Amino acid sequence: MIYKRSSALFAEAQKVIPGGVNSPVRAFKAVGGDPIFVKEAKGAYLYDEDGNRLIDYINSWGPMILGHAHPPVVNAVIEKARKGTSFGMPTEIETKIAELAVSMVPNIDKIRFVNSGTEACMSAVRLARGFTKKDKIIKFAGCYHGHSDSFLIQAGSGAVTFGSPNSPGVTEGTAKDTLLARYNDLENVESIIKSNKGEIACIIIEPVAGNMGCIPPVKGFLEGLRSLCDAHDILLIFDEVMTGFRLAKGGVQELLGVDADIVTFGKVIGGGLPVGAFAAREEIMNHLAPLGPVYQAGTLSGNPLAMAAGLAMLTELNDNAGIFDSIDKKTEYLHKGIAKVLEEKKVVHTINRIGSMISVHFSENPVVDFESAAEGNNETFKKFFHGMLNQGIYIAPSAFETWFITEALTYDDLEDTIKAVSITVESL
Ligand code: HOZ
Repeated sequence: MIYKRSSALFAEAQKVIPGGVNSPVRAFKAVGGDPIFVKEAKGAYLYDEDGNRLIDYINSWGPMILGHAHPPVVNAVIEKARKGTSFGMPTEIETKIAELAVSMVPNIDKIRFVNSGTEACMSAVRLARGFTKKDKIIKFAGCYHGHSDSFLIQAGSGAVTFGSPNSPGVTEGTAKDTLLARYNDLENVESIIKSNKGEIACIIIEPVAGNMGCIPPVKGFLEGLRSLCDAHDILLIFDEVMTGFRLAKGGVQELLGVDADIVTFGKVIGGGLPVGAFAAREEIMNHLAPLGPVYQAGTLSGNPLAMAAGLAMLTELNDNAGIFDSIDKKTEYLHKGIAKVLEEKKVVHTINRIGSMISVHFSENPVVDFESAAEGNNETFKKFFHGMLNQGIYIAPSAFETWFITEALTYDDLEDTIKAVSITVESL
């Protein structure tokens, strides 16, 4: 495939945008080469500036569950835009989407809309601190909750891809309140709680990790966190930015039957527009301004275009629960197909999957936490990435990311992808 125009656009972009991108993982630094510039997308496909068609396995990092440019979402945005794009005043549609979200997700009475997953997680932690009157938080190595200061401690996603999981610019004062635990290691969490008795406001976790590849929780881990939180007056925050409205209508809480105290959302809840949200039961949410003392605000929060897109998307997911089953089956088909090829060709690998999230790790050991994710062979991953790209398959340009499956994919697309894997592995 030819990427001449993408490369030219990248060269131009680098003159005026740091690294030529507005989010680091997009720069292809982890895999080498120039990033692809997208011209448009429809359904399961991206069309780039050089006229190539790519089957998309990122889907805007999750939200395009129903495919790109999904007509009900696009129409809802167009209709709203005709009536004004931002007011900084309340609108009815905010209540409509709030009611729908509250009806779909367990354990939440109220929800506050913000503009991104970062904002949602940052605000959720502030709320947890305000509610519990405690300062420290526990996060897990390799989990990524956006780029706000408290979270850039052993963070996953782009932070680890570029070797700066602890970013300069985060003060020691902030970092000292973030305690780091090992994913899937309950004893480790317990010992951190013991040595910080009475000081921990919340545990924040991706209940299925998606930012060090896809790492599902081992049996009993989330349940164990729930019990520890109950025993020590700690709030449990599920960051469902990737998993919410994707793994089930009610996210991981519903799928795995574990209750969170605060849940955060992003991407999906805005149908792919810039939206995040955090939600909890009433007694917690009422601590937020203007009802309570914990402050959080934003002119674009609850933006009408974003609310319209989110409402259209959530309505479809709510009305057609068969979608979850259908994307899970497609992902399982892909999983089996890729595993068969890699086994036949004797490529050392581990595939992690839950529902419609999947990642391929070039590692022989089970990938259950940040350390085991980091053991994967990155040279093999780079070759794999470019081999797939050459055949028109776009997976995330980093081994520390997840593939997200869309309902728009056909079984022919999945077959084409499996074929591309079998061609690619010949040159690994
Ligand atoms: N941190 C995001 C994925 N985990 C990447 C965001 C983007 O580049 O759009």
